[in-house]
Amino acid sequence: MMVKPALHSAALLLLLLLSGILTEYDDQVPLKVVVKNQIDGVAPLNYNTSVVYRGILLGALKRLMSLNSDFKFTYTENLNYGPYLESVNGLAGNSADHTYWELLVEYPNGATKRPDVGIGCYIPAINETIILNFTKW
Ligand code: B12
Repeated sequence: MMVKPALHSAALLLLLLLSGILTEYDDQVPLKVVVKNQIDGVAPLNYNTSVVYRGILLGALKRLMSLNSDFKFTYTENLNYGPYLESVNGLAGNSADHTYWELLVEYPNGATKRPDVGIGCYIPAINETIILNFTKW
């Protein structure tokens, strides 16, 4: 007689757990992308995009490019480190000029960091601002 309610509770618990897990996998992580180029004195450009939970920045940039015709980028494949961000909106880094697209991240509290991995490895967290900063080394 006491078995039925126990079974119901177990089924309910399982359902709750499953819905939690599925929501986690369904969720998109929203982020902002800012394209900065202080070398040429160009005003920053702002974009919104998202990536699947625990997805990589490269995915977020590809999604942005496919949905927004005002944003484009190219990358090259490095044998050791994977994708290297080569150009943004038609402007490419150049070894002769020592220019490159630096990857920066700004957190919701305003703090900024320079990730120690590239666009193929960086996993954005919710509401981060990704800054693609054209600069010199
Ligand atoms: C010099 C250097 C740079 C220079 C390269 C300039 C040049 N053309 O010479 C500049 C300043 C451009 C650079 C940029 C970045 N770098 Co760097 N860089 C180095 C460093 C110190 C030496 C590389 C080198 O000259 N090797 C010797 C040559 C003979 O070998 P090579 O294979 O031809 O080297 C090339 C690659 O290393 C490539 N490269 C350099 N950095 C990166 C980063 C990524 C993600 C990729 C795919 C390729 C790449 O550029 C070199 C020249 O073509 C290494 C650390 C180290 N001591 O190895 C870090 C290193 C490779 N860089 C690193 C990182 C994270 C970056 C940035 C993502 C930093 C950022 N937040 O912006 C950016 C790349 C952004 C982008 N556009 O995709 C990491 C990569 C780790 C990883 N697993 O992703 C390393 C290992 C340093 C670290 N943090 O530990 N970098």
